Amino acid sequence: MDIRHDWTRKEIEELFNLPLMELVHRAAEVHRKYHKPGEILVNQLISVKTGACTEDCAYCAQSIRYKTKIQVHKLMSAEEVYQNAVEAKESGANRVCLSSAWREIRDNRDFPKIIEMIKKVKALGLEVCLTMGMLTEEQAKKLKEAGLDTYNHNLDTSPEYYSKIITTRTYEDRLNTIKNVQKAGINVCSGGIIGLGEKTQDRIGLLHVLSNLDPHPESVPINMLVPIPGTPLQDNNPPDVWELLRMVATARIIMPESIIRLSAGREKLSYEAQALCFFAGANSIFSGEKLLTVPNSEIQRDRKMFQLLGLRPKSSQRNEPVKQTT
Ligand code: SAM
Ligand code: DTB
Ligand code: SF4
Repeated sequence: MDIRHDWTRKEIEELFNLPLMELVHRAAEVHRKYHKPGEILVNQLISVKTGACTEDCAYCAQSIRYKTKIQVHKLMSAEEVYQNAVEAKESGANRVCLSSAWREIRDNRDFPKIIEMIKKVKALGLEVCLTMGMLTEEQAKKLKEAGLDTYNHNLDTSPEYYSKIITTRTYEDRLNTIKNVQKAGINVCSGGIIGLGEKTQDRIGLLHVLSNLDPHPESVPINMLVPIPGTPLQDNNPPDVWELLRMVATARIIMPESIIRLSAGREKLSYEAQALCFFAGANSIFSGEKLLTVPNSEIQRDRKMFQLLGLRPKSSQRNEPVKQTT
């Protein structure tokens, strides 16, 4: 199957609604064609600036608008980030993702600090991703020069449902940031969340926008809402594994080369549930005891899972297509 950027919503809907085992089977076939099954990109988050964010994302523990119980932390020093990255590397991460609770990257005294963080972490031989909100093309170019590999900026949900979740910046703003990242030659990481109260059509709508990006995002995080007390979504029921599995499998089929990451909410998934997702094409996780503010799956638990399922950490960013032997 060629890489396509013209998937229609109807085609995606048909895939999404296939009988589940058929969907998983097709996804596993695509996965084996484009990736080495069993290879997992291990990514560790470092929250370099936590909380007190001006935005109103209804799911987020870090928005200043909601009364949540988090420890606010000002921007870490590059040295502190480096020490965290050393630990991440020692515990088996191939990539670190530096996160800031910001609306956007600013051209203030923080900017040189971010550049220094990128350089220090790159020197460790780790891939570096940033997730710091909106950014301009000029800023993106400077980050690229410093060695940045990937920039995460999630679309979160469909264009239609988006304004129910976030009002302080638009879908268009998000797409612009993604464009600026692409123009600078930095890999895009972009995905979304299930469990926001969205309908199946919104999940299909999100996948539609992602699969029409050219190139496809290098990685696609699929988050399951972690309901945070104090936020407007605190009482939402988290989605079940079957819904996650459909998202993962459909994403794998329509974006064959992308890395699909099991992201927030993995802590609650059994080994069996995760195994199904890996079979259906998920090939990355966030590792480490914490995501940004909430607990993640424990390191020992993940080690045991890797052993049990025969998974191994991978280091290259994007696999070359696997040569067919027939
Ligand atoms: N401030 C930056 C931004 O919004 O792009 C970076 C950090 S932000 C926390 C990154 C992403 O994490 C969000 O776009 C959302 O997809 C995900 N996320 C945040 N809180 C979450 C939660 N409670 N449950 C699931 N995913 C969440
Ligand atoms: C992504 O898609 N999910 C990660 C990362 N990219 C930045 C963040 C998950 C956050 C989970 C909630 C928390 O820790 O506060
Ligand atoms: Fe701020 Fe990002 Fe949280 Fe939105 S998701 S409130 S922008 S930290």
